[in-house]
Amino acid sequence: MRTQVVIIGGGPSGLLLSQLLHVRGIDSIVLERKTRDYVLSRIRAGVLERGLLELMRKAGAAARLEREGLPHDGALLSYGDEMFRIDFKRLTGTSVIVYGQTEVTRDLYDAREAAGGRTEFNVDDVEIHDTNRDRPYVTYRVGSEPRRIDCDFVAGCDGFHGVSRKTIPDGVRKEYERVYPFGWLGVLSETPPVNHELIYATSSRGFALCSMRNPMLSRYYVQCPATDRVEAWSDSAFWDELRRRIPADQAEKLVTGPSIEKSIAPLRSFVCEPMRWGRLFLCGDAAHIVPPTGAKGLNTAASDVHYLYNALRQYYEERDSSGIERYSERALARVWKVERFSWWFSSLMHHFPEQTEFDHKIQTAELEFLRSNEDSQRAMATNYVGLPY
Ligand code: RFL
Ligand code: PHB
Repeated sequence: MRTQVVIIGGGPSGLLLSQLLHVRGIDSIVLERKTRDYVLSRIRAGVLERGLLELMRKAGAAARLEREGLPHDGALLSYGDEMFRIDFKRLTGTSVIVYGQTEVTRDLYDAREAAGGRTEFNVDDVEIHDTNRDRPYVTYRVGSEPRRIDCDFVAGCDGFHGVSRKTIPDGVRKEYERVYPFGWLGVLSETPPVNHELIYATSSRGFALCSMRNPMLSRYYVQCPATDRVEAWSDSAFWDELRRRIPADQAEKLVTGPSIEKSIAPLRSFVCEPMRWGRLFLCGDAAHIVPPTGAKGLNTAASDVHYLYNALRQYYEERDSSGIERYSERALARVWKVERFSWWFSSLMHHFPEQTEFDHKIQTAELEFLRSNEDSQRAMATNYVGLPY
């Protein structure tokens, strides 16, 4: 088999890239380790930047997002019983959109099917070959049958645990990492959200987040020890803990119900440099991870896709390789700014096990500064709604 671009990973970054390329007549094949249903069962991001909406429009997959996505003009921050609002719209002129990653992925799979795009599911043993030569190829297995695809380029969109990043030789690849000493326990429930805007809450017991997917589907998180097992958290223990971490007037309004999904996610900051190795490009979680506090993972995957799509388009349509040459540098310049914001917001809002009373006082002082200082709020809002591409 032959194609122009082999895309490894059928998550949001791989699918978005394949659809954008398709619109420009550039052929690709997506290789996904799992099934479509498995990919769609993973509950992850919920907040989209405008840049991602634009890319979904370009990919011809934005109709439902435009209909059902909830524009959010601001978000609430609380510490103890104190709560204040950051007005994204007034401070930056833009807002974010609440729409689940599951739905983004579903829309992209539907668009890809409608376009007759090729996706291979249940692939194993994917190996990338000769990306430093003119004619790279990818080998893999479906069941017991070995297969090979020859191509011009390989896009590694296979997430943090994929094979693409490890294809870059150890002597070339440099990884930067911080692992946080806690995780997020998340619950999805068919209950009305406690507030019409997101609440990022901190308290002496730790962080909590009140989010949503739609007016009858809520998503809540509480910070928990990294070593906790999800089976040890009953629904009632979760709701009790959440109530203790949000302002009393919100806790009183909270409507609880059975969880329809419950999981623990570890928190880490991670960047791999470079993001290109010859004709192999890394995109999204394959190259970088942020703690979810700033809602930036999926959005940063989308900005990588933007740079890579434009680079490939320039190459095929104008025979200009400059976008390809500069892909890693351009993507990383934005990635590191997003890493900084996500690290800052996480450090501000979480309780760290080794934290002293001094550290706690500094966190409170920073929250009070943010509450009272418009320049500080604008800096926060500018990052939250998404830095320009
Ligand atoms: P994905 O989604 O991990 O998809 C990678 C795909 O590659 C497949 N794969 C392979 N396929 C073939 N061969 C192999 N060897 C393969 N290895 C892996 C996998 O099966 C998978 O289908 O990466 P992608 O596309 O880069 O997308 C990244 C996003 O999923 C991620 O950054 C976000 O979910 C992060 N995130 C959030 N991001 C936001 O922008 N806003 C949010 O509000 C937000 N909230 C979150 C989040 C992540 C969370 N968790 C669970 C870590 C909340 C949470 C709790
Ligand atoms: C979510 O709704 O899952 C969500 C929202 C905001 C975040 C992280 C996760 O910062």
